[in-house]
Amino acid sequence: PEKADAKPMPTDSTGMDRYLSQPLVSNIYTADPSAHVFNGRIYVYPSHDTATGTPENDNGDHFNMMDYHILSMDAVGGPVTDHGVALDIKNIPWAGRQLWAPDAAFANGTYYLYFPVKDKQDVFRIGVATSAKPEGPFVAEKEPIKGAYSIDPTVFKDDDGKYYMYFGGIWGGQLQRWNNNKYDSAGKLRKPDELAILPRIARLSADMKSFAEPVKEIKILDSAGNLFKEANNDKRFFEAAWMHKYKGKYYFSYSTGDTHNLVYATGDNPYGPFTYRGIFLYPVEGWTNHHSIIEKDGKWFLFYHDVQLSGKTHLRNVKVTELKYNEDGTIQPIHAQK
Ligand code: FUB
Repeated sequence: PEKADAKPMPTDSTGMDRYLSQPLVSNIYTADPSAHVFNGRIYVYPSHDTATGTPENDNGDHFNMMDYHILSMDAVGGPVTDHGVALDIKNIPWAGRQLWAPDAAFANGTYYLYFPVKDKQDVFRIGVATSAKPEGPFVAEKEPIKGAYSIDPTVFKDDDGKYYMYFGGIWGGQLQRWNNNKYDSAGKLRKPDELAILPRIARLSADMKSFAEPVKEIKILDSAGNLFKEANNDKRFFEAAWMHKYKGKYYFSYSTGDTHNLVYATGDNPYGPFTYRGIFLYPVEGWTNHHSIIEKDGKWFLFYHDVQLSGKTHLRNVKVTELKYNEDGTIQPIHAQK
């Protein structure tokens, strides 16, 4: 069933500034928005934050989400539809707890929803669910994607029709437990003088439910061509990967987590290496910072979240603002309005 937002967004005829930086919906808490244009309409695949009373800790146990709702709109600034529950944790046979940041893709006449959730042993894995419609409802596969782990999957379709999944997140996202694609429950975070943990990539098979190759690490380099160390925690990868292409370049963007920046690095192919270019969204209200970037009708948009509605880090609301590039392809940094 479709449910209109309880409080429609304010719009005016003077442009989008008044609209931008307002929550897309206020009837539910939403976060980690992965936006896509399907059939000319914008669909946003967010986490659905819920107040479950789970105590807050460094593992993010308070992000204890139970289902997904998908949002859609014809255009940025237009009315937003909340399509209701698209996938419930109780209908994912292998899931334990915590439905974190999802993404979606379209291929083979089917919509695929990719999601991280802890299994019954409390290990984050990545699953997939399918639907004939972009807004769902989605039916989950019986097992997680073989070889996929940790959190924050994002699926990118390249111009040659190949699909790649980027994923991973350290700390509560457990990426530190995975070295050489092997699980070690004792896996530790890196010390400040050690090389930072790297995000992961794998090309998807034609069935969109499995990997076509072993998972690889993605190198993110500084301007001198060196890998970041853990001490560079205002630039190194933490979570929230996203990939987009602009003027033939690959833009790999992510959150620096404990320093709360959204940053980007550019490269010449989907696997990288990517060279760090800078911050494009400074810290927002709330601990997490997570986004997606899409083009619609010749403009670029940044979907992100903050905690304007609740003031609580685990009860977030998704927003959108325009993203602008400079002539040299760098992104104009945004200080989110509060
Ligand atoms: O929403 C739960 C987690 O918070 C996400 O998976 C992270 O990216 C962070 O936004």
